Amino acid sequence: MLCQTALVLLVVAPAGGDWIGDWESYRGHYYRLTAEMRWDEAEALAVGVGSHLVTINDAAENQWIAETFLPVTNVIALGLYQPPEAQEPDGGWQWISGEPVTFTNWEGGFPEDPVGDKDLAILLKPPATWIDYDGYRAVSLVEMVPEPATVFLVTLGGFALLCRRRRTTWTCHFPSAN
Ligand SMILES: [Ca+2]
Ligand SMILES: [Ca+2]
Repeated sequence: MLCQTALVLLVVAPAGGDWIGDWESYRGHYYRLTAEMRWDEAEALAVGVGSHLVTINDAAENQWIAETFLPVTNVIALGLYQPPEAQEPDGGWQWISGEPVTFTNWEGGFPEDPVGDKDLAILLKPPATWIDYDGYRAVSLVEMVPEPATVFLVTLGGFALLCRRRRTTWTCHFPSAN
């Protein structure tokens, strides 16, 4: 059994200028807002930290995102997009993460694009519904899915430490005899 006290040895944070606030955790995933930028720039930033723009899988996740981040920003660009060949206005929408579309929360009448220039989705102030938009510079949300933890033992000053890595964070625990 591990003792309750965890020692965080090292946290490597990405450059601050591209981000708003810190990573927030929900159901084992980590979320962080980007600064205002184009959708493709935000996705590239996400890929740079081993992530993608957010995939909203169900109503509970949508609600948590609204409660956590809408106090900070009026709109949140999502990882939902529509390929150019898709039928307008509601055909072919998919998540940039590759996860299946299991939940949508479109505002009534949306997506409404008649001509094919609104192929991205953005979440609005409460009630946290979505509309299609043309990719203007906006705050986006990144969702990081941690890899399975890497676990190993090291010795430090005669004490054994059990270390786990979650992408950029090393967390070490003193194993207790039990
Ligand atoms: Ca998700
Ligand atoms: Ca469209």
